Amino acid sequence: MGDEARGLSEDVVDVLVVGAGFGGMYALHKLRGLGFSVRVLERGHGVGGTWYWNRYPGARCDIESLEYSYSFSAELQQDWGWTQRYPTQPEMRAYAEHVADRFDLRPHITFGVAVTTAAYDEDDGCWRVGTDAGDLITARFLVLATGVLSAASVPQFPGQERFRGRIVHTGSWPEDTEVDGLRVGVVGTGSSGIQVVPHLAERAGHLSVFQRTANYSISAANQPLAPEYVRDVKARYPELREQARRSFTGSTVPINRQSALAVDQEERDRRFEERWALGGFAFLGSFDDVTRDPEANRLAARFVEDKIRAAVDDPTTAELLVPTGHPIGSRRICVDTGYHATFNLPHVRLVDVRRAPITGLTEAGLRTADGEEHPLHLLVLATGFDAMTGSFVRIDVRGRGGVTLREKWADGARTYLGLQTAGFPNLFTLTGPGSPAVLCNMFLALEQHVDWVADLLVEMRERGARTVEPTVDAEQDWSEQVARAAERTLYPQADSWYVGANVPGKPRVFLPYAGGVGKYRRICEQVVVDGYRTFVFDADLTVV
Ligand code: NA7
Repeated sequence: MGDEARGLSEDVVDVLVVGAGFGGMYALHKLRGLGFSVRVLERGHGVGGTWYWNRYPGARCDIESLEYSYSFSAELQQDWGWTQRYPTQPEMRAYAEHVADRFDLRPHITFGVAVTTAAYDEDDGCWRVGTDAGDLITARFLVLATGVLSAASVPQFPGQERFRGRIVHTGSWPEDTEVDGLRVGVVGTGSSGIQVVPHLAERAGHLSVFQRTANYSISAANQPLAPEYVRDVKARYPELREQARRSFTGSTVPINRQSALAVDQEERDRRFEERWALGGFAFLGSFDDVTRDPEANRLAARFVEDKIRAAVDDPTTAELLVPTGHPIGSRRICVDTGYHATFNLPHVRLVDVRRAPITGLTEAGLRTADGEEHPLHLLVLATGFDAMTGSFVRIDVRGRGGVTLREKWADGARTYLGLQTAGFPNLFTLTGPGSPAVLCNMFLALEQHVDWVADLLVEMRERGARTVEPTVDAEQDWSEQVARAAERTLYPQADSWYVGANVPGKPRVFLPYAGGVGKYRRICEQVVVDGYRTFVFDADLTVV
């Protein structure tokens, strides 16, 4: 047990929050302000959650800093100075530290302790939460702010125990990882791989990139923030934030409402070029139907594919880097700086592990099915996460009747609004499956969830209610709405972490709500206007 973890035994609080990322920190701040006693448990030794752990070289947010930040405090958003359009991981972490100090959050956070069990006590209507330090905390409400991309997906290769080099995962990058002059391999070419590769190439003696699936990546066009731009945004923050909250994607970058099929090629290319120059996700908003209509999507994809061919000198390598088999945007689009051009460097090699899969590790490196051995000192796994559900079900959460969350979600995660799941009273899953979180700006999503949960807790206090959970019907109806929203998009056509396809054995269910963040917000607001009819309250006044 770490020193920081001592003194927790037999703690009793109104609200226990798991995770001191940006969701957990805001939950702590908001609920304390409403008079609830709150404790946060965090397995890391600092705040920031995803931005605490993902320290690999080149880690950077793919949403603009002026949008990807808290809006709950007008003073904070005026005072904090972002330096670049897309914040780096160190900058995100510095921001997290600043927030923790500014709002005096640290005294209420216990670091270095992982929650391992959480059992609902039906007699007392509360949660009994256990940690890896052996502590037991009793809480009326349990808020899992454990992140949607925080449970690493780590493949086990045959022969791994023999490998004499080092293996690291991008999602928990050790600070002492040596790269300089070494033979380095990267498995995975999603957002993390695409970000880390150019940085490793600068330092490694040789770099092998093991690619199974090529992904679409848009140039970030990252740049230092111009002071006049920052001044303008800060002057209009209230209006811009509200616009983002009510938008489809959670961003203020407008979607061009024209169809890509309604204009001639010259005009289409002009629009695509314009959006390409803007950089990042804005590209998908080149036309209204890029993410919905297969033909419009193909036109956008072809434009990006030509950009890849133009960036890569060797035609064979270029063709390997051109994505096939999935519509652009149906897997999370990547945002990069110099990824494709990295393959022009003489010491960087792209290895096609779709054609010749990885068969295992040897003492000296990695072997592929064509019999080739790739000597390595360092193997970087940029292999992603058990997204949206992993961080919840890795805790042994038991609701009514001792049923675990893992059991309940065995055939696919079911929630009401991504926030609660029937049979688990007083448990809240921030940005959980069934919420739009990962399809929009995470800060906006977290603030909306925390505010909504806070309102519900205040409502319960006023009603004298002891427990709350959604009705089974409401949950069923929401699951159907989530599925229908996905069917109207091209997302389900791809094997991606959105559908759990990256985790062997995970049921294929489209996890986020794809109906738009503005619409989702309105639905949540209507639930309140309707007096929470879709929830069951237990009005027993017994207190824990
Ligand atoms: P992703 O996007 O899930 O990417 C993981 C990558 O790792 C992907 O290219 C996978 O190939 C590859 N992978 C995983 N396991 C293997 C094995 N066993 N062999 C070869 N290749 C493998 O994770 P990221 O961390 O990059 O990004 C996650 C999100 O974080 C991102 O979308 C942003 O929202 C931020 P596959 O595609 O499965 O063929």
